[in-house]
Amino acid sequence: MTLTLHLAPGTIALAVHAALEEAGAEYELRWLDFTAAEQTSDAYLAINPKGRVPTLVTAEGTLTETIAILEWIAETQAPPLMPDTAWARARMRETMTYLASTAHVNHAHKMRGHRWADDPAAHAAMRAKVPETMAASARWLEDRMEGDWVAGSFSVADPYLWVITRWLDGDGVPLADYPRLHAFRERIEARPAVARVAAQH
Ligand SMILES: N[C@@H](CCC(=O)N[C@@H](CS)C(=O)NCC(=O)O)C(=O)O
Repeated sequence: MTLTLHLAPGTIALAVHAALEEAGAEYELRWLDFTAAEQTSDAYLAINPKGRVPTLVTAEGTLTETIAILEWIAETQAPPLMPDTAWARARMRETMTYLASTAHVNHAHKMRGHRWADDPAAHAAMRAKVPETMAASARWLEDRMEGDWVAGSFSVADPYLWVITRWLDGDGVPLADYPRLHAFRERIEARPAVARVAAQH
């Protein structure tokens, strides 16, 4: 069965799109229109009740959560986008967990403050804090980059980090201030699979 990825342009689902393309997987795309709040439609909530992307529909069932999907791709597709030592895999997961639990959540405070508060003044306060919290994330990620890729060899953590680097300028954090992250973004965008995917977002 062909895999089906539900996604929206520029979102974290782009990491899964890039990983599928890197893996040479057979997949089809179902684009959601966030401007029309399609992620909250009954049809989509029947697929993913969380109303978020990415969602990957596989022969075994439906999978959500970027880390889980990326690791599943890394384990089931060829070439395996997973480092070959336990230490490198732990480092890969260390970064992916940070991206999901901290960097992505910091970013969400810009547009999605309604998840945490109802008061418009609180939304504005959350939005104002984003350049500071995303700069802290960029600093940790910059210091964390030891080589060309997150975990030694190219892995599914790299498309994930790539999407976050694409968000930084829009979050008020100049990517150019972080030389390793800046070079990483240029390096990953030079990969043919990543370039093919980037052109669609
Ligand atoms: N924990 C989820 C978060 C997914 C998520 O929040 N995706 C955003 C796009 S970057 C989304 O679907 N937002 C839709 C909304 O908040 O309505 C993951 O890592 O996959």
